[in-house]
Amino acid sequence: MKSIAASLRQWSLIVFTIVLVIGSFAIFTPNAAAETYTVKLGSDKGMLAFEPSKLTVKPGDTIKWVNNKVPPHNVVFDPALSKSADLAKSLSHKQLLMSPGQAFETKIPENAAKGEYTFYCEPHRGAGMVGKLVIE
Ligand SMILES: [Cu+2]
Repeated sequence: MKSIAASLRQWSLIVFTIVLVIGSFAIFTPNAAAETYTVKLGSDKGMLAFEPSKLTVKPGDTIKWVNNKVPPHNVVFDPALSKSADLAKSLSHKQLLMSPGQAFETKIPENAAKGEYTFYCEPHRGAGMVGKLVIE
């Protein structure tokens, strides 16, 4: 009788653990869906470009902008060439990044207007340092 009680207790512990693991998946799945994308400012080969220059994200995602080659760079969203002028302004980072490796993050708000957004680097827009962000 003692061993039956012991194995019963063991089984209930296993079942409890399984329920706990499945339960934690259910809680953490929405967070796990949010992704972080990295965009380099200046290509590895020293071109005046964003790498990648086209990016598709979802609300809740984060973009990590990393200063790479041929600085200074910044990231400015063009209100006239973006789905939401307000969001374009709030996503912009006008402060110049001077040294390689500097980085900042931009979180796409949950209520972001879906559509296309155009961004550019102020010092190098004329050289073609322009990118496109699609929020879907
Ligand atoms: Cu630049």
